[in-house]
Amino acid sequence: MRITLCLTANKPEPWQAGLRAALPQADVDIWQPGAPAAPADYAVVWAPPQAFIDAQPGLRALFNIGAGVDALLPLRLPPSLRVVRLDDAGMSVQMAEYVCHALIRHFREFDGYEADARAGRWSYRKPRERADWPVGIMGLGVLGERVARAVGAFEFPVHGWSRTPKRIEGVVCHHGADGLDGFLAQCRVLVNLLPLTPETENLLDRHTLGRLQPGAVLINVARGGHVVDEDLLALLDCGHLAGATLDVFRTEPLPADHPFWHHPRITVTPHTAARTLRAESIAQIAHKIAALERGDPIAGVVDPARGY
Ligand code: NDP
Ligand code: OXD
Repeated sequence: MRITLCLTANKPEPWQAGLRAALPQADVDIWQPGAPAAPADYAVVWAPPQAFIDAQPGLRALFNIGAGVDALLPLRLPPSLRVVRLDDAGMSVQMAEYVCHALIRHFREFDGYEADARAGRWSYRKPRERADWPVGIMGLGVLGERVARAVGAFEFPVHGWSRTPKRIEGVVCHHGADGLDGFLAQCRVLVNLLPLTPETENLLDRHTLGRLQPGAVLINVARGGHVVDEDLLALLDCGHLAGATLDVFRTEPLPADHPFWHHPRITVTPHTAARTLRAESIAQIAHKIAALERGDPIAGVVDPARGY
């Protein structure tokens, strides 16, 4: 069995060593653009170029080293090729940490306390009611459900929105295009954990964000392509939104002249909410390759028609 690696922006050697250790029977090589490539059975990839896909027509599965497959599905892929996303692999707990940190920072006004402390000011703010801070999670998949439970543990009212109906204890679940307006109207904090698909691209614009409760906060940890940047800025500047914590952007790295960098009510982090953990990811991918070799089914196969 042969596995080939094409990990744009990630050093491939530690992945090669890890996969060799996990699957000693496999030959594991690293794709070199322009060099002749031995035909592989499986590929482990992040944002590969079309040339890589074209050079490997015999692949049985393409393992993405992330949860989001939006960089893969626009490629011309053989119709029978399975695309497999990472299923948690240590990301959901990181996502829960990130979102709870951002939520609590806004809710408890920690930025204000930090500014007071820098000015040598001992001042209290009036405690806020959790009931006035319902949190909405868009996307109730592997990451969204974990985040919803973590937010619920802090006793915020939690709403969730997904494509298909869900039942999650402690979460008021909404679904489908018809459920969107009702969901948004309930939310003071909106957490985006949707995959980027043709249906969800540009979903967070002046109309949808405008339906949130006044003084709302956006936490975008999914993809930059979900948000219409100018609409977000306009809603912050007119005061309808009180703040935004943004981990993902249309162009990454965020260009130096982008207004998000210096906006007083926007916090920028460099796409780091939930990092791919190499050891966990290799273990998951190796386990799935072994299952496919035995002819067993695996979880995390992407449905190209849905886009996630
Ligand atoms: P999943 O595929 O497990 O979950 C996706 C969820 O979104 C599902 O609940 C799905 O609904 C819902 N959804 C999809 N399309 C629609 C739609 N049109 N309308 C309403 N709901 C929809 O993904 P994960 O939870 O694993 O990951 C989510 C995203 O997080 C990734 O795609 C990626 O973009 C981002 N991400 C960001 C990271 C970061 O560091 N910032 C790290 C990792 C991921 P249903 O359940 O009904 O199918
Ligand atoms: C992912 C990401 O999709 O890191 O896993 O964004």
